[in-house]
Amino acid sequence: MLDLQKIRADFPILTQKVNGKPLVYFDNGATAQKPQVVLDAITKYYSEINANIHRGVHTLSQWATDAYEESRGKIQKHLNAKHAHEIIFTAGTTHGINAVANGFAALLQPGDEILVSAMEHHSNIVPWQMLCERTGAVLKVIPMNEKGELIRSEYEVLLSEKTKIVTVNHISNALGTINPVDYIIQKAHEVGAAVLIDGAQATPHLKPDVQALDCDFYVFSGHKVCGPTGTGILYGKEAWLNKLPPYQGGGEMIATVSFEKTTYADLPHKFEAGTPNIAGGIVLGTAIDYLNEIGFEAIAAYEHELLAYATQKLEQIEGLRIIGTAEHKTSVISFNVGNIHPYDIGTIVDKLGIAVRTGHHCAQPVMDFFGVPGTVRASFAFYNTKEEIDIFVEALQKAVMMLS
Ligand code: 7TS
Repeated sequence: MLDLQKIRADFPILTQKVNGKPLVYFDNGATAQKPQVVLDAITKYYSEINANIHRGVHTLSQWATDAYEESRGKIQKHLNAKHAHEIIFTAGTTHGINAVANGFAALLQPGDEILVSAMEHHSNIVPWQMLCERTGAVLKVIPMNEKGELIRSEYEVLLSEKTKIVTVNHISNALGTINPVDYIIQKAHEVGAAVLIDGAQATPHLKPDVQALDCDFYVFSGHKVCGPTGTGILYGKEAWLNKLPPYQGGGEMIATVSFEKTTYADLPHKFEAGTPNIAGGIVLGTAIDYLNEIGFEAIAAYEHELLAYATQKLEQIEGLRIIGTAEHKTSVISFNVGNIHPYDIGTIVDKLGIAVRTGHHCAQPVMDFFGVPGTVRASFAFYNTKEEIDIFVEALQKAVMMLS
């Protein structure tokens, strides 16, 4: 059981009024709010530690380096990665996917195949399309059904020895579907393909075990797990990270440099060129600690309750169609009401203090599949409440009355 009162008190932003109304923040799929421990850790870093890492003999630099590496260790433990050097700090999910896609350019031949799913965020489509243009590889799409679930039999037909990498999200941002990633990984490995899991929407709700999953790469964003923006993680199996060439060249990623030849540093530094987001990387560890203290099992159970409560309430609104009705879903509800434009609903509920996302959610192919220009999306976090859902449903009813 979560102590909601205590949890909500951890988030200063939740006491704010927006447009004269108490804030109801249901846009957690876009980014999560930050608890006080995270805000304090940012201030502490800049007021007591700030120095560049891995390069100074002086004490502050040592403190900063130690804190950064300690955070890497926390994230290793959190993901159950075998080695700390398999944890690469990035600027976010988009950065992590691009790093892997760029590395694969060196490994692909014309005619090789890359599989993505029909429910990917643009950041897990576009980098692979760019890679196909560079290499002559071919992008193939794993289809989904009307509920927003991947079709297993069609996936199995698409897999062949031509498949070099399969890249799917763990949870869909537009539909909330929890994908069967263990099965996807196992089947891909049977044909010798690597697998990248986009964990951007999963990591706020569950604790992935990368060794149990046996994925080759797992990426996520810090800002969606209550951490700072501009942070993220690329996990890669040691053998894969050694095989892939680095994405960026620069300081700190080299062993030796001469004008004739440069050799690269060992992992993880090979993938961490330049001065990183030091404060962000350290504080991402603080955010992960915070979530683990609450506990992911309790978070998932509570969010499931919110999902069931909101789904049942929303279904009572005439003309409301939920997009994404998979059997395994997280606390994301995408919907439309009649022919009302999602943007209009979003604008009216915003006036009543409620933050939801409207539009295509950077998943245009998903919208095309369901034949809608976009949806209203309410995405709940562990600090949301049933009372907030009631406020939202009432506001939505008002909006529908005004717009129909
Ligand atoms: N993959 C998925 C599944 C996502 O949901 C997002 C962001 C990304 C990748 C990209 O993450 P970034 O941190 O690098 O931008 N999704 C959303 C969303 O649903 N609303 O705003 C951002």
